[in-house]
Amino acid sequence: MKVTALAGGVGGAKLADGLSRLDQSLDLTVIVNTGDDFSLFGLQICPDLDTVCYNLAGLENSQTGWGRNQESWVALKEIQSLDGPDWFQLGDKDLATHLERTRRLREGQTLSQITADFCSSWGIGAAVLPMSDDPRPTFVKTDRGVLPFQEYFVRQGCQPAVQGFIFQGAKESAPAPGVLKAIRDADLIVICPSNPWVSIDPILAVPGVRNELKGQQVLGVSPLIGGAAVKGPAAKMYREMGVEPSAAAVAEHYGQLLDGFIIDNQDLVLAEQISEVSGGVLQVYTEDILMKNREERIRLAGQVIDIGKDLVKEI
Ligand code: FO1
Repeated sequence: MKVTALAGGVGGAKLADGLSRLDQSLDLTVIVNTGDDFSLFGLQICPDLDTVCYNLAGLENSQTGWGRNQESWVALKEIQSLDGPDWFQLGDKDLATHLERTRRLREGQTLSQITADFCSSWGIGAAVLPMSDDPRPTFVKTDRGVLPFQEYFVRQGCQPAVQGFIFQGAKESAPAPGVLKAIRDADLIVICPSNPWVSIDPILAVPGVRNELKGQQVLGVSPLIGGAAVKGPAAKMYREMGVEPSAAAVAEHYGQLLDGFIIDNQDLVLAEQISEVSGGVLQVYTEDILMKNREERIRLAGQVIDIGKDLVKEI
């Protein structure tokens, strides 16, 4: 079965990791948000790509979900002693990724080529594709002005109230090689439980992606449980954008893109409402969607594939 997952951030990386570790071997492609990418110390940092890759390689920091396991912080401490910028925590092993990626980008290689080579070095079997090789930075419109994504997210701790989002260069950007084909050829598309506003919407804004998804079977997994995000500011963003945060709000956010939607057992009462709003078109499933450890990632991934197979049969 060919499965293509759209992912960004820690929640998306966890489900992608579960999918990659299923016994039944899937032909898995993960298309990753690069709107969070930015430059620090002249290095190109791709947080979501790295989070997905580190998780798929089993190299992730299990406390934070991002960054490397068994990390050391020698460089960061030296930077601090020089009064340099320490608001974005780059560990020593993680720095090696950014150094080597930046060196190769400066040689003229593409982000997708570099990512493929890193995946091969890390023993990752799935194909991991950046959404685009073109820079496509996300900016957040807030009550404190328009902020580059990591300035909003990490430096200001998601404190500013969100008023909207800018996906700079979206219209001019091209999907990375293989992105549209991975969507077109997939038996099932999985929208991972990532932040819809800043992890999935940037992918959907890449020219051609929405159009390609239209003919496909798309199964989403809610990033919200009981109206709260498992991690990150998704619920706060919904509130500030004038929408009551809930799995129903996420289903509405994706609208007709979805054929199926998995919500948490806790949100069972919303299932009927979500289905009704879609005019009965959207199939809603309830599962335990919290992934507290690797076994739970694999368990949820198995449920996603079982539901996906049913969905594909029904349509
Ligand atoms: N998130 C933080 O909240 N604080 C950090 O210092 C931080 C450092 C960091 C370093 C490398 C990396 O790949 C990710 C890092 N993140 C950090 C996570 C990242 O900024 C966000 O999780 C994503 O951009 C949102 O998906």
